[in-house]
Amino acid sequence: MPRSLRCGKFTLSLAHPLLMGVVNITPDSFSDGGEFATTQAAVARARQLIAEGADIIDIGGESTRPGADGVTLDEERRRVLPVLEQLAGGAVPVSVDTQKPELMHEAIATGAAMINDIHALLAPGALAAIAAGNVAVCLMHKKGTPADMQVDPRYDDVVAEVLAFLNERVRAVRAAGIAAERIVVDPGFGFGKALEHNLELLRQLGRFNETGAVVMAGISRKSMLGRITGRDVGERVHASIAAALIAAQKGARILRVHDVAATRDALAVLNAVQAD
Ligand code: HH2
Repeated sequence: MPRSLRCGKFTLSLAHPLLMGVVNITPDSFSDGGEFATTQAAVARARQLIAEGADIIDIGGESTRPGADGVTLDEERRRVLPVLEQLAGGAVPVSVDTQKPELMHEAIATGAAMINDIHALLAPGALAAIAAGNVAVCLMHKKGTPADMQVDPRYDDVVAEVLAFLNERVRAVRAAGIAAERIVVDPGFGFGKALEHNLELLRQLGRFNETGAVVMAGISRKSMLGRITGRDVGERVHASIAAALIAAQKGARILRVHDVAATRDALAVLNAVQAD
């Protein structure tokens, strides 16, 4: 596993897990849909998460919740770029959650330090967009598309299948000249996975270090936590923290979360114990 994450002008130590705070500039995200849909609200939310201790901010203009419809490039651009303009140049790197190569180019030109692609740079031109800059990239696994991914997903061996996919994607990205310190892998909790698949991925999360990339986990507020606790999305903060701590102990070095302050405190306890 790399010792640090290189993203744009930033080099972040991976001695302790990093917190990526999520800001969805969308009317329809499952976790916070509509709350931060204006530029002003999204920028204010990002600044709040930075004050709470986020190490990276992830902004996205397209919901990928199960059943979501995609948005046009123009609409996604209109949502994301004005927020990025205000946040880029600050003390914390900004990641842009997009699958669209055109927006990757524009985001990098506007100052994004990382591209978070749930499509793992499979779109034509996506790999070239990353190779041309010095940003980090997150390669995520998903099975199917957000429109159909939760319709009876099946695997023979979910960990082996996801690991093989991510290994192949890391190889392709490395072959394009991108250093391991710039590559993040994510098994994609909830993206074409039933509860038992998500649990098995979490149990064996440490195996994703075999890719040689930095491991990220995004479990915050997700429906797997609702299935386990019986709680609605707005009441999953305690379960989210439990999942984040488990992921950290299993080897995740970036935790993608909505509740930064609460997760920060929980991680401080884990870090204190592990320092001994
Ligand atoms: N989860 C979501 C979106 N992007 N990216 C990565 N790398 N890993 C994840 O687990 C992940 C992701 C879904 O969460 P959210 O952004 O809160 O919801 P929505 O897609 O509805 O906007």
